[in-house]
Amino acid sequence: MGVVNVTPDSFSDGGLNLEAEAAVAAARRALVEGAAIVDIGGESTRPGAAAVPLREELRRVLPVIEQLEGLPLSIDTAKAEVARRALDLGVTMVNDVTALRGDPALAAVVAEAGADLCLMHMQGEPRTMQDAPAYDDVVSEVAAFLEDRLQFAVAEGVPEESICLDPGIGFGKTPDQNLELVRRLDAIVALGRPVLVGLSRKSTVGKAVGDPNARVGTDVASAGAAVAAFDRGASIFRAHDVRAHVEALAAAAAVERGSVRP
Ligand code: HH2
Repeated sequence: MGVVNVTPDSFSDGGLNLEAEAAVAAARRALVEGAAIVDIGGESTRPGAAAVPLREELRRVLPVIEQLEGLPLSIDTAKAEVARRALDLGVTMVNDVTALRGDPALAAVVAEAGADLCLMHMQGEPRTMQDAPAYDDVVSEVAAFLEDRLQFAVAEGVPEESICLDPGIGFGKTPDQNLELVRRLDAIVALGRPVLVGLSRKSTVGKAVGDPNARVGTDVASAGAAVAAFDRGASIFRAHDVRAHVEALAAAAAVERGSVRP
């Protein structure tokens, strides 16, 4: 899953793709480099990010989606109206970092469109989530949360086969809690749905390679972390540098198969 943030303030690429033309080019590039789907977002969820009003989010993402008609896209939003307009334009997946807790109308929009859905764990909300993340056991709490949200989504009419689950790396977690979630990813995989991970450029990745003050991680370190998640059963990787991830994961998958043939 390639990432295209149509925002002025995303944590690693804010402003880069704020113009529709740049965002469209970035999405096309991600697909050429091997992304199966491109996630288009118009609201940053970085720690401390301010909420974006509906009209502004629509203004950012719709022109981009219109120009990418027919290509495999996901919309990164918690707003039912943004999702509805994106799905009307042919987007096939909704990536909701609130796991259907942000907008009570979103579940029905996803169900009616027959869209795929990503449910992600977050403790707190972006403005405050990194203030003091606290868990007794981060892995079992995240797994229990995702199981609960999966049941909720199914009860709202979204077929279980359409749903993937995401532990929410960096969303209300310390660096060590993020790494523990990847280390014990089997507990999330055991819920029986495909697991998506978004480690790309997260500060935890930068800290893991030796910079205690890192605010972002490098693409090489991100791909390394993605491979570790792959080894533990993740199957969808949200990535800014698609080529680096496709190559690293293709090599890891070949080792897993013991064959150069796919
Ligand atoms: N991470 C970000 C945004 N959306 N969605 C899922 N499912 N999983 C993630 O880990 C995830 C996500 C944050 O990354 P980015 O989009 O690059 O930054 P920003 O939120 O600042 O736009």
